[in-house]
Amino acid sequence: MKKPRVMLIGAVGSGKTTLAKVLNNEGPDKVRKTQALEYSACSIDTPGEFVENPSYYRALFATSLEADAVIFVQDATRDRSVFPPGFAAAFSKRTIGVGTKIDHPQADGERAKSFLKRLGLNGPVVLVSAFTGEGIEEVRKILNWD
Ligand SMILES: Nc1nc2c(ncn2[C@@H]2O[C@H](COP(=O)(O)OP(=O)(O)O)[C@@H](O)[C@H]2O)c(=O)[nH]1
Ligand SMILES: [Mg+2]
Repeated sequence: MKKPRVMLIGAVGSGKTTLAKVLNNEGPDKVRKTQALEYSACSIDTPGEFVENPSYYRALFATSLEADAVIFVQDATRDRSVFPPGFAAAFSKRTIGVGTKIDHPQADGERAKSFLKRLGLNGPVVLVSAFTGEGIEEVRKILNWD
């Protein structure tokens, strides 16, 4: 069976590219700012501007058709969410919430979870750290990547 493909969306700097690399078994080492849609065999990484600016929503919906699942990334160190309420319900795919940077001293996992639960996800919410690896295996399982 072909490995399902995942699209990652979330704010600028929320950790999408780092998460994609770690899920793909590459190190979390320095990543450059994502300027365009970046396709790999099993993931589609998106620039944060795409969710921060509603004029790009159509591009996100269209691109999601090429994915099997969409991960909504919430930076657990941030006290705000860039996603409109119910946003996940606009995608006709599996929708998963991931709270990132849970290793960080300023991270608040419960706050990240509560932001993600407002999105109308049809799948679970997981807290992860790309640096320590916490939660990464759980995300791979949810994606049927193992
Ligand atoms: N502490 C911590 N920092 C992270 C983690 N994941 C990413 N970062 C940092 O967050 C910043 C933005 O990451 P990046 O993957 O470029 O975010 P993107 O803009 O959503 O693609 C970088 O400085 C990363 O090193 C994590 O799990 N823990
Ligand atoms: Mg990026």
